[in-house]
Amino acid sequence: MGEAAEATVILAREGAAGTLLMNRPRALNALDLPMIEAFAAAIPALRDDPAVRLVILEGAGGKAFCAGGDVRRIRELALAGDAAGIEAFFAGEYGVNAAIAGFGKPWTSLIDGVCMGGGIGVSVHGSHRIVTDHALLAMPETAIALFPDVGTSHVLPRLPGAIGTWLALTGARLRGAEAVEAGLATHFVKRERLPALRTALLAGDAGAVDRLAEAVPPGPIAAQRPAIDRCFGHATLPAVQAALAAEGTEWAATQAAILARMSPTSMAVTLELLKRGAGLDLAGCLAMELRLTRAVTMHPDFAEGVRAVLVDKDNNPRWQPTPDPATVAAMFG
Ligand code: QUE
Repeated sequence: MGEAAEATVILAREGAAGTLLMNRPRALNALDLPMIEAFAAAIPALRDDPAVRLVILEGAGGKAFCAGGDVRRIRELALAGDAAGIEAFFAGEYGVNAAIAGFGKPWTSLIDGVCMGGGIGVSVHGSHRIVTDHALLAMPETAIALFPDVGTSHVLPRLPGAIGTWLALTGARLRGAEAVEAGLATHFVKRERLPALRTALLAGDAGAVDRLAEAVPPGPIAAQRPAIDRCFGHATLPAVQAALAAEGTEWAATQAAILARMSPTSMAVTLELLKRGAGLDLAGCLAMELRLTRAVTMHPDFAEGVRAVLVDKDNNPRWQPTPDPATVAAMFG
């Protein structure tokens, strides 16, 4: 190899911590295959190093923790018919998600910016998900005709009420305190206190998180919970849409308008995925997600959704019509 460009995942040992910095700020630290491979190598090394008492995971650049995965590249592989390349990417990513869930020491994510999709995957399975007043969390995959993956088919059905289905179908973006309310994050810390928290963690002060975190009182999510449960606690998309129409509020009209922009195939797949995920352990969910990636990424909606949102950025995808239930079931393999 020649002169290395700066690494896109920077591993360091600092005090009691192993630190991992996602360092691709121009792509909002979205995970590409080299980054996933770097995680896969770093995690066992950190796990087996007795000097490492905890891991701190951060995003470089001040704007993003991690915006997701390298879906532009996945789209190119899909258009080229490279199913093996797609499988290699997702198998690597989901393997990292599983390794984080089984890490055995504190896995502490400092989420101080955008955290979507793959960014949720490298944080939510860890023990400490610390969000700031600059955090923005979402599972936005129905907008690009993917589905909530990275193990969130295990996480979302276990959030209170119908919050997980609401997040998965609408891609709702949660601010830091809302993410704690919803159960995706564990602690809220103001951005200005992060340096003090980091210093305390490096010194091995495990109580620092609880000392520096602020309680999150019931807020927007609590206020919206009855409506979320009434509207999104249904097994089919027509039932969700009917409940939103019956609600007769501005919030419900907004949710209905958001759903009208998403891939119908992706929403049907997502509802079935969360239903199945409710009865599976994390390993079972990740295996189901991996099986699903092939049919979903080869479906025309995926290339079209990534084109509309991330390539041409016209935000005007032309979706295929709603699939029948047998077609959806067949996509699960
Ligand atoms: C839905 C998604 C993703 C998204 C936008 C959506 C996603 C993803 C990215 C993304 C954002 C910025 C980048 C990048 C990727 O955006 O999964 O490389 O620089 O990775 O509406 O699912």
